[in-house]
Amino acid sequence: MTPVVIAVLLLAGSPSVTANDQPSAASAAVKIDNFFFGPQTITVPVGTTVTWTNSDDIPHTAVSTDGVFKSKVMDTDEKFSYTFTKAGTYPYYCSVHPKMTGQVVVK
Ligand SMILES: [Cu+2]
Repeated sequence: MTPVVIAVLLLAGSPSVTANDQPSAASAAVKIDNFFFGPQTITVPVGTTVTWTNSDDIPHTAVSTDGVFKSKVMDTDEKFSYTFTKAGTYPYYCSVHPKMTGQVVVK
């Protein structure tokens, strides 16, 4: 193989920049552990996707008090995500254990 051919092959194999490298929309995480949403109040900018992860040994949900979002029952390590597109305060609770509450403040 000539050096020219090798150089062309190397160029062809170089990684190209794709849309996947663009910064994604904002995200935030709430962890469910030991019957608590943590952080209990999370403040995020409009457009943020909040992901709840159940790190507890028992099933939980995240259900908006105002009916804005509703997760299915999350078993251990399962997740639920919701993207907040409007500013406001979004209280929520666990429908399995209604004393578990939290809120998302979107600014
Ligand atoms: Cu629960």
